[in-house]
Amino acid sequence: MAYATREELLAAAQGVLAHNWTGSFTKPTEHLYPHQWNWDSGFIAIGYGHYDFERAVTELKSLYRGQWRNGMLPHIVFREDPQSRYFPGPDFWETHRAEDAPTAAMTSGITQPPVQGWALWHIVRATKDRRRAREVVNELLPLIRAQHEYLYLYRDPNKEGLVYVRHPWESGTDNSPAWDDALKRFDPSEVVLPVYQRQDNQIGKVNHRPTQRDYDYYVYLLDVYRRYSYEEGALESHCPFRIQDPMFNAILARSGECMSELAEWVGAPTDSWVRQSTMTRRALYDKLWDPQRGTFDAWDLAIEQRIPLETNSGLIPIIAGSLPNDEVAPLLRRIESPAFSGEPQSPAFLIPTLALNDPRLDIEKYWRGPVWINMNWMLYEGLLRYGAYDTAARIREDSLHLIQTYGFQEYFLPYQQLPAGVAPHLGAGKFSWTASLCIDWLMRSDAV
Ligand code: 9WN
Repeated sequence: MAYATREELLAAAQGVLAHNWTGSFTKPTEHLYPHQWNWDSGFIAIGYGHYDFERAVTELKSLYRGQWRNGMLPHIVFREDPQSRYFPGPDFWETHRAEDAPTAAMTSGITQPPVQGWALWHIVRATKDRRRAREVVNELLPLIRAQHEYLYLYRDPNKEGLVYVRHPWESGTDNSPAWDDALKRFDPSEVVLPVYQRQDNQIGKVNHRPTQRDYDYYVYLLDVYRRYSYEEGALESHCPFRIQDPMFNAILARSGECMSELAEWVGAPTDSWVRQSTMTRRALYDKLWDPQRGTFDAWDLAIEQRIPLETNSGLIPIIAGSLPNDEVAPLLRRIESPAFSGEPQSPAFLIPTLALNDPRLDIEKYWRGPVWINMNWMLYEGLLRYGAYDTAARIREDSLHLIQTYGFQEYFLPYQQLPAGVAPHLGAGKFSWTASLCIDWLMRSDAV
């Protein structure tokens, strides 16, 4: 056990956030990710919300410094750091080519799952200072509105309430098997790839990180954006990766729903929030739900085909209430099934990123098998929403047990018995969202 008691665990979690705090935002982790990341910051703010409201607010506000004029909230806001070895850095993104990029901040040119409205709702709920909370909502509301407007305006070409991601990095689950088929359609020998030098596999372990071919594809897409100067109309026609991801859309709907409550609380208009989040919640069910398999799928807009998902992203739409109460049973059964809970002789911690019986499973590799704390936390919230308290409690207990035993890792092995020859520490250590969501589980008043 890395930490003997839950009290020690809580103190250590706050210590991780303090360690990664830069003065205006929190790095996801020290060496591997030395800048500010979009959805990381949302999750991080939720932890701070329990003991330092102002720091949570600074975390969010500092992210919006990087917001583009068209509303897009970039996936990375870079900070000046001569020590940083992160690839791709600002010089590679060349966002100065984009008309809408901010001049006061250096950013990437893509976005990430829009958790901020949901995060704001959590931090507002956790503070006693209602006057200050109101002030903060009034300040952030227009920025979050612009972020959602951007997504509905530019990423929902069919106006069906489902927005698409245009890069695996936008999904947050970068090398998920869900994107494999799209990647297979890409032939590196047919394009001229810019010269580039990866850093991630020198800082992190090679077998934990995406493959070289994955990176070639990531860089290829980035080069497409640069060539079209990030112009939305051009990318709509020329970006080959356009996928409606159920998790991204569920987060959008949940954030929209949270913002409608906060808008009502401060006396601001609620119509757009309600209309958009309702549309997305329903579209998830109408287009992406598969009742037979008990999961939501993704949809590949580039070839107009369903991508059957065997990942835990397909379970996340319960956070947005996308299933009628009497139709949630197949999804709960899927979580309890050997695919996600393991076999009696090889039980799993909830919840592996990929079904354990999927041939593409790789228990050490990034988004292809390990347990991630942010996925567990989202699922926990969804399970509470449906009153599935036993499964929710299992997820919380498994997560806290993993962190207490192995520390604040970026991700964890899914099997309860450690397979021979596999080291238990996966990804980076002292990882911020692992710490902040651990804090939420330890401090929230409605924990089960
Ligand atoms: C690319 C920061 C980010 C997370 C992502 C995770 C990983 C970056 C990378 O780290 O992605 O955005 O370089 O691998 O996949 O979800 O936001 O923690």
